Amino acid sequence: MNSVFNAGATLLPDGSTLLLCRVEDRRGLSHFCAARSANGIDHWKIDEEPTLFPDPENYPEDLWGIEDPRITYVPELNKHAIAYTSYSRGGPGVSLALTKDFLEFQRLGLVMSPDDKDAALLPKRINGFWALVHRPMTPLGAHIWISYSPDLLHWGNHKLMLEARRGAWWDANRIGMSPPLLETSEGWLMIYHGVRRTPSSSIYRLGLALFDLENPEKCLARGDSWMFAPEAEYERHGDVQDVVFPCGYTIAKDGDTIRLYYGAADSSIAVAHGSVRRLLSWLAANSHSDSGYDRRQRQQSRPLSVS
Ligand code: BMA
Repeated sequence: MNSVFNAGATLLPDGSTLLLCRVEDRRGLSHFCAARSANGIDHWKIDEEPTLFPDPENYPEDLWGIEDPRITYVPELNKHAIAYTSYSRGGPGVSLALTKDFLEFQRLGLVMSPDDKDAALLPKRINGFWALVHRPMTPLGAHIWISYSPDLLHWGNHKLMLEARRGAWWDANRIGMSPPLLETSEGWLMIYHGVRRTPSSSIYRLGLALFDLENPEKCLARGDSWMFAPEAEYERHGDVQDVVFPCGYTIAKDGDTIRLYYGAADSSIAVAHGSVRRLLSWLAANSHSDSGYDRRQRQQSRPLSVS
């Protein structure tokens, strides 16, 4: 194997943590392997065989591997939905699979054609429809969109959710949702990555935005600055330098303590601890930009109150 990084995460019914890790082999192609731990920190038990493998014979979009799984537990289905990148001949696209136990998987195939990635399902229907956040590349740029479906297979009503900023901003050029949206009393909290191109490379940092619970395409607040960035040696140097890339988190029983599992420099998996309440208050205190670029979203905003 070359490297293990960018893992989806979930809590299992027994309280243990499951990471669905992206494993890149020495051809450069990725598959997924599950690791389970009672405390989410150490003593990981790793599946002896790959847990989910690309299947290009039946799913040609998996030709060059599957990457960056994001797990959403869906109570209505009593299943986990995994959104992941299928690396097809035409570029990366978004595939979906369902599982109850991370042993057997029901593949739904490619749901967003290339070039599209950074996708996750919302845990419940919005106005009767399933909702998928994703990041298509369009002539407009690399922005975050949301689409709706009656059955998880047929997707439409595509709406722009959050745009990359321009110029010198940390999240100019490219953004994408990182882990799945997190439902809070204030709204859907999004941790997203912003990519700043520099003469020598790109820097992947994380910012926050909040969206209306009933109408998730409506942005209520967007942080001005990044709130998490590569600093440690293992985040700054690796296969791809200066990358922090979370695909999953777990929330403790207190409903507040978050563990964010993130790929570091495309070479390892790291974990950061935090508080959802503090993320929300950070966002409330750091979303006063008057840049005008995201005025479209701001005009629709209402003040954020954090209890
Ligand atoms: C993104 C994705 C991630 C990767 C990151 C940095 O576009 O492909 O899988 O971690 O780039 O290389």
